[in-house]
Amino acid sequence: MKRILLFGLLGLHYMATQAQSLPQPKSPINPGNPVITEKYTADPAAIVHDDIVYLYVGHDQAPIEKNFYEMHQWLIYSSSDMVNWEERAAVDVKETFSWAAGDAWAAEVIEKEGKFYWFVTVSHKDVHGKAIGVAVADSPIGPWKDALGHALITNDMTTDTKISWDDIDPTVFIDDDGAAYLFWGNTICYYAKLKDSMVELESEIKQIELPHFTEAPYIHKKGDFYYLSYAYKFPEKTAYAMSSSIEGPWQYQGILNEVAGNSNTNHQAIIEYKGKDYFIYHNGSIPTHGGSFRRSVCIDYLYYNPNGTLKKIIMSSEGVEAVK
Ligand code: FUB
Repeated sequence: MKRILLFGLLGLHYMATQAQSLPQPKSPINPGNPVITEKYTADPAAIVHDDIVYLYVGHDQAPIEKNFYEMHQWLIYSSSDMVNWEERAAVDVKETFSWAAGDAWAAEVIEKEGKFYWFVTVSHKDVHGKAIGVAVADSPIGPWKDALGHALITNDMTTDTKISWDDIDPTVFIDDDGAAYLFWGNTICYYAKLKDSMVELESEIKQIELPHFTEAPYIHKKGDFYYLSYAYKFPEKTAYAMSSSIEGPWQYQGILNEVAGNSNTNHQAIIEYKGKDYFIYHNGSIPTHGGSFRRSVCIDYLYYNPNGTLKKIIMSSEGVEAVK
């Protein structure tokens, strides 16, 4: 009898210790991916300023019967944990850029000496095709003012391709020596050095050869390496190249992310925040009406291999953990 009691107690103790070592369930306040569900959001760009992440997205506003982009504004969100995002501003394309015909396509923000420069894709009123403009602000959420009163890049400045939408998707990068560069393009990947003012080109427009380059170039640096990630083929995957100089040569490294669910575009931003690396992208995963023209921003982890190459992204519906 004593033996049965002893085994029973040991069994209960074993079950209790096993239960204690089970992982705890995720916090119900972690909403997972997509990170914003009350609006359709696309083409993420992100910066970290004063320990807060600012997320800049295009607002996909296409009605359900429309099978193309309808984007009249950009939205700005902020977060201090990568999970809970608060909408901080909505910026109308035509109100901000008087020379623009509309189309708040992909954009990117960078900070220099206390000013924030927002490079945007829009359609030009007078020069046929897409164009790149720059807005400037004293804070990461605005108010934004057209820095030039005209476009920085127009379609007639790049004539090696006949398409009118090759001047899209600007990404901007400031190197360790303070020199700033603008990369952009569709079909051809362009880049140019910017002047100190950030709103004028210093160099001629050059081109980079990348396998199956579609659009959405994005530059970031980690350690000694520069990374140029971009949308590859169509429907788009994300591929990347590496270099030890911002001027190249760029060495193609392969696919970083597969086609994102239910969206034929796949536009990325990469940031480091509080010791972790994040891959921010969009998919079309909001049920019922989500898709290629009603997209949603998602966030998953990015991991580096010891030699600096990137591990393939594991897209998830759980998303990332809230940063403590
Ligand atoms: O959102 C409009 C366009 O779709 C962007 O400029 C491209 O990067 C693609 O995501």
